Amino acid sequence: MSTLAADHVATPINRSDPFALDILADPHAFHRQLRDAGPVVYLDSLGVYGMAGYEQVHAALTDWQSFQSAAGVGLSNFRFEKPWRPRSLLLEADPPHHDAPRRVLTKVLGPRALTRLREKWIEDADRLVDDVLATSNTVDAVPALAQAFPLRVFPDAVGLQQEGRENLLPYGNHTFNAFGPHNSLVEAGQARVAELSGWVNAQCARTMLTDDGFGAQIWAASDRGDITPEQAPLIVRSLLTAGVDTTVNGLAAVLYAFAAHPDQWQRVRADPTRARTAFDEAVRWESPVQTFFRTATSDVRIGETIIPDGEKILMFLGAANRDPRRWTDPYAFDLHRDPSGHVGFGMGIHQCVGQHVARLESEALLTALATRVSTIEFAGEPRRHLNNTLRSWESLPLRLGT
Ligand code: OVM
Repeated sequence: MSTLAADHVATPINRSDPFALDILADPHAFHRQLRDAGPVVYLDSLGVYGMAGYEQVHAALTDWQSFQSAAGVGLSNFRFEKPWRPRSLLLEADPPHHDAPRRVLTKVLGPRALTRLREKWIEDADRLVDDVLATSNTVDAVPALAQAFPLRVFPDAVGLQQEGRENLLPYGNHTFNAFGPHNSLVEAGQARVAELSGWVNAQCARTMLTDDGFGAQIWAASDRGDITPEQAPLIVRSLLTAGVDTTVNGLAAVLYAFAAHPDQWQRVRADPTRARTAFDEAVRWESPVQTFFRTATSDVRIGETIIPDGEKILMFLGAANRDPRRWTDPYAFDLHRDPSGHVGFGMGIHQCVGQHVARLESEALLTALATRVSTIEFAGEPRRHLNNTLRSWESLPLRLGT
């Protein structure tokens, strides 16, 4: 970490690959190195810059004029490389093109729209937890809860047909891998890309969607002229890409957090309204979306470093969310803290448009658990699922005391 790049005086160089499997499995020591190295580091293995401090990540995310998304938020630079799929109109766009799709989706997924779903989702969560507990008190919380609940409520809310829903998680897993370098994780997904993309893209057509879901509301926005009919299917695709794996891993994160901090579960038991803070604290603590890139739109100065126009910068959301300069005792999952301001949902104009949906899913599931489950303990070794972007679990064996 002491070496300096010759052409970037005073910019610390880090030679580790952020997407190496051992770092993905346990990124915390690497994140500490990055934060301690300085405001910006040069990541030699990828040929990109990186930011890991809260102050810098927050500042860059709120400065879309200097740090664009339109060149892609993965390693691939769309100025030079063709995207592997048509670019997202939200994630991979900036104003002015970003504005209309964002406005439409903000309304479709907004708190007002969700009041219609709230009671139903609470009932669905109650039923799921009752069914799980009726079968056994030891469960693998990944398939049984973290995957089962979003898959029970979200595809219906979008208005998807039943057939092929098993494609949603593998498609999302591959898309989130594809933001990283072409490593073994991306390679392992290649075989199914055409099949999975074919299914997902087909579901975005108006005729494939029910007439009362998020998908139909996006198409209705094109009837009103708020977006074009060409934009509608790609906005539906954003729901199918970003709406499942993210919430699955957010729920896995909060369940893991409670198993690892039994005293915090007792706080939710005593006051189930703490479920909402618990989810945001888990999103801070685990950062289910660990990283996204931005691209410099001109020579941008950060401290002593000039990031040249067109260079990629890797934003370490997970590292920023545990920056001791911003957070007291950041490695603790603590319901007494105020987690607001975390960058786990991003920040600025691209901040997660589905965050109210995610919070409602979590509130429904945690409330159902809080009224039935007195203790959450590990019933075996949890196992990570590695992904280039997502902090994920393969297996979370839990004993749910009733
Ligand atoms: C999209 C998209 C894909 C992945 C992630 C995301 C976290 C959005 O297709 O718009 O946001």
